[in-house]
Amino acid sequence: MASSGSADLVIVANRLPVDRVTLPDGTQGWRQSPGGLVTAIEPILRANQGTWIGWPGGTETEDELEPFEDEGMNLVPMAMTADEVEDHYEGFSNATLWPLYHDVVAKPEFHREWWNSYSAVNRRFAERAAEEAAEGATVWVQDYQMQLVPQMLRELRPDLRIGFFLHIPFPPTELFQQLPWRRQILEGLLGADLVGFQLSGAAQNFVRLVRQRVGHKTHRDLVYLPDGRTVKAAAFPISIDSAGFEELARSEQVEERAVEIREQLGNPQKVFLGVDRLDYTKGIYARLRAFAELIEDGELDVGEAVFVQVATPSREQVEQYRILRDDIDRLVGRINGDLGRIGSPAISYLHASFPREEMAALYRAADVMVVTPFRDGMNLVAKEYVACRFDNDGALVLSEFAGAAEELRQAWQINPYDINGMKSALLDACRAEPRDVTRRMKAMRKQVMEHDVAAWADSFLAELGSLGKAHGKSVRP
Ligand code: GDG
Repeated sequence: MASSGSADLVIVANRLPVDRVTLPDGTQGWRQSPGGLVTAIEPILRANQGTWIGWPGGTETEDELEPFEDEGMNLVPMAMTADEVEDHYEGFSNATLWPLYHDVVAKPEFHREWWNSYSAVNRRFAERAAEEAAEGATVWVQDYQMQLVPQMLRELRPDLRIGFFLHIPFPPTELFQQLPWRRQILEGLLGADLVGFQLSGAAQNFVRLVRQRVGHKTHRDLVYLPDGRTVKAAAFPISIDSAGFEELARSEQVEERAVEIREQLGNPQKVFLGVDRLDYTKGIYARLRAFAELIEDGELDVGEAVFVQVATPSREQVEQYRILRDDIDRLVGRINGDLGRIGSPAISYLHASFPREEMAALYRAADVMVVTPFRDGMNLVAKEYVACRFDNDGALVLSEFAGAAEELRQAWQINPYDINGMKSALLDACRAEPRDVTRRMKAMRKQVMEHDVAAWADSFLAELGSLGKAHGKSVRP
């Protein structure tokens, strides 16, 4: 067994919860990255003297990166070489696993050197976790970039409780089988005591694959390993800091900005909104086409209806993302060129990222929120919109292929491959009786406010703490 460190709780994720920033005086500093995961895990990490291991972005070397403390959290930055960024991160994680796990919406690429790099990076993260974790500690590994860590870590430190959570979908057998390294990935995940997914369907896909491909005995959500260990696979649908979003939405500053946004758009009757990372899984192209056709058909009028699309820059080094960006640029240009009038474009397109306050103001300003992914693990944007609509107004159009669709049943649900279906849902949502809108939003708000991200983290860690084994300390929620 490797010698143990002092942390009772260790988070292993591809990224650290802070971003490198250049301060006004020219020196380098850190800023907490916005996001639900950080908000959820941060208080638990503090209460347990926890450590977060992750890549800070960039290509600093090991010598240039020192562990540091950030308000009670220990942060351990991991270096990645330029080759590793290209092969592990942009390559295997985002051009092999990402499209494969999202229903092969784009064609996954399989390259042996990418796999080697993925494996090497996972090993380094596992070794570091083994150094940081105290005797019997809990290690919670996050997401698809780190799927080999559980097994690698267990070999080094059999005393640990290891949890894994996958933020993206886990594909059905028929698709997963394409992966040349399918068995290694399954075995990597089986190093955990608890493997968490967004939906129970994904957990079932995993158990079925383990039975078929690795040949272990399974019963319902349990896998029985030959060495006597049991692994549980279960669903833990992630959420947001619901109260935090509502509070932000209620602030005077956000309320004023929401009014201003509508004014700047020319006070249209209906504001449609899309907010996504610029990613081909999100269905941005199809949704904008559907909206444009409604104008062409005479169902909506330019000036009276406007579509605001925020597309946050993402993975710009990966070819598929560059192609997507060009496609969307061209589509928006054509739609506005064909249908827009002076001062009234049909689509207001923003390829940029904004502070949380501006996002909340956009959610407040939008009459119809349009979320149309072809496949999405959960989709937090849908939940954020709901959390911000404290007046119980606002209509949500939501793809049935987003994990969030299982909880947000009262949304106008659509199949994003069905353009006509999407068009009628957009119209129905925008013409719905206020009473109907309120009834739906009330029900969705109950769900989102009662199931926030803190409850998600607590339930995962409670389940992990309750599993089998006498050894291992539990983590205080
Ligand atoms: C993955 C899974 C799963 C976006 N632009 C800005 C900004 N955002 C924030 C949103 C939201 C988050 O980013 C995006 O989360 P999503 O869930 O919508 O999508 P992914 O990034 O694909 O996340 C997904 C999630 O992991 C969690 O498990 O739900 O299925 O794919 O919070 O608000 N935030 C700010 N400025 C922006 O410009 N501040």
